[in-house]
Amino acid sequence: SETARIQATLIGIPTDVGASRLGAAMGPDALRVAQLAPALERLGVAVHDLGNLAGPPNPRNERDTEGMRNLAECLDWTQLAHDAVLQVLQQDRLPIMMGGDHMLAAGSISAVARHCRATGRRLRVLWLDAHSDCNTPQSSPTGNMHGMPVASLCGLGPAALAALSGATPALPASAFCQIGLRSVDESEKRMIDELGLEVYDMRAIDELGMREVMRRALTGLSGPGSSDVHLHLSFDVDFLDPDIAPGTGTPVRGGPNYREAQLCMEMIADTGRLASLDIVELNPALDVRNQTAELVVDLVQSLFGQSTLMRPVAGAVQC
Ligand code: B3U
Ligand code: MN
Ligand code: MN
Repeated sequence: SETARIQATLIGIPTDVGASRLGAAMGPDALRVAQLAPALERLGVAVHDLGNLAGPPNPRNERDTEGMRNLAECLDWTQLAHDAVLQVLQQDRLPIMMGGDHMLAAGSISAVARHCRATGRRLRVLWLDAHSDCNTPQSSPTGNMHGMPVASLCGLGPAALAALSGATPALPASAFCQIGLRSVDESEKRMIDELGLEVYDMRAIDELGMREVMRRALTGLSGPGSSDVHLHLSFDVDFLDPDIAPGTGTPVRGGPNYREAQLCMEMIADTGRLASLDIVELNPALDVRNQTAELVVDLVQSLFGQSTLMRPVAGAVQC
């Protein structure tokens, strides 16, 4: 076809300072072992792997007085992620963040928000996760920063983190759409309500089906008038059912199965708007023979347009 080749840059962000379990720091290498770059190349994507960012090690601190564990290290990692992602976006390349725990999204999405502001694009963030990640330091039951990036991006939490994009909030809560939730703290339920977050939990997927959930989530992202939309996907591996994706630190049963996850990715691909991607919470220390990383690579291929047939199947949804 005549469409320009997508230029993607892989950024390894080997951190687990935002989580209580160690191991997500090995995520980037597990994705390399599972052949993420060659899989994308086979789809016509030009891939450059810039290696791993070098941030502070995990000090394994207890929760401190401000209600956050490893705050200083989290700030360092998010700043590093922000700077690297911004640079890649400014080169008109599509950054793929290989995490690392989900706290890094406070950095990557801050950079995306900054870039969208500078270039006049509209930002939409799809957040695939078992969790809502909208705790504040005050509300968090654990002090783990990977449970806080959404609140932080919405302007809540430590000022240094919330201001990373150059504006507070980095983006309006209405830019988010969360899919797959099934483990939400009481404090987060109130926060979802207060912020007015658009959420499709597992009940919505059960009742409506993945197809209708994705049709709603992707409304306005294809067709005329949508070419100025920057779609960021923040893909927490614990979105997936642990039966198919055991390699993650906080698995929750009852997630999307293989077919549902594939359809989700395919429908995102069909919009043609994907412009940045976080892959987070992959924990090879908990995986079995790297199967979760291999599954993620399989799903990412669908996200970048892999399909069984040359043309979309008759009856495919137009969002
Ligand atoms: N909501 C809990 C649990 C959690 C959130 N994200 C993950 N776990 N991965 C918390 O710690 O904030
Ligand atoms: Mn998460
Ligand atoms: Mn999660």
